[in-house]
Amino acid sequence: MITLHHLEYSQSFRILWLLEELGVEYELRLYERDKETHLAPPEYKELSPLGSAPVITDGDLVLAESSAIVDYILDQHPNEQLRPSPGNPDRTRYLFWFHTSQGSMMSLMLMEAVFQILIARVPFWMRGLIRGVLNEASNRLIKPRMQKLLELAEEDLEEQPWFGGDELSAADIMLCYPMESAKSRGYITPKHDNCNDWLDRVFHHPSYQAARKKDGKDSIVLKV
Ligand SMILES: N[C@@H](CCC(=O)N[C@@H](CS)C(=O)NCC(=O)O)C(=O)O
Repeated sequence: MITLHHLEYSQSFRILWLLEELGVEYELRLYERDKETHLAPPEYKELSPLGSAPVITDGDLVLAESSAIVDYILDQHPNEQLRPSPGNPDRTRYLFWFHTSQGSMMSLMLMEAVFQILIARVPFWMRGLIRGVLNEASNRLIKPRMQKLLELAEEDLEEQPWFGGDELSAADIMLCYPMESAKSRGYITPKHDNCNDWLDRVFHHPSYQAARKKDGKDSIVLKV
């Protein structure tokens, strides 16, 4: 049986959602972040060589990296709706958005989070200068790319309601974390009708709600 090691306010929420959506048996172990550093606690760091969340264990197997974990679980529990296979008309759309989650959107949101942490932590007398430099970097490197990704999301969600096609797929499950980060950081604005509608449908999805109940937190994303 798979054990999910779930770190609060982290990308491992997506694995919790996937397991709830599949309705399979699993063990859940909950970990809290260090109050000062917001990093994973030492016992989490010892689980895998990367020390990052998510991690699953399955017998002797220890596996990190969200996308690898999602594919591992779907290999164990094949599901055509959650992962359209080659030949399925939704396959390419699914692949694009599944990989865009970690390959583009999550890395941009991580950069944004690091900039904001740096601004908050530098000595007060340097803050104005650092804020100016990092805001400029954000305006040049993060905002234009996020805007393009969100424009594309708006177009694709106009054609079909979910990122992988007409039904919820693992692409939506992967995207819930960067999309909620994008919303909380003001990248998704009221003009992004389709993204807001998608976020609303994600929030009300029964398996998402079941995962939120097990997670027990007020938000899935870390707010710093
Ligand atoms: N690409 C990795 C990213 C993992 C990652 O950065 N996880 C964060 C949580 S969102 C983490 O473990 N933070 C706590 C720490 O680094 O101690 C994945 O998708 O698994």
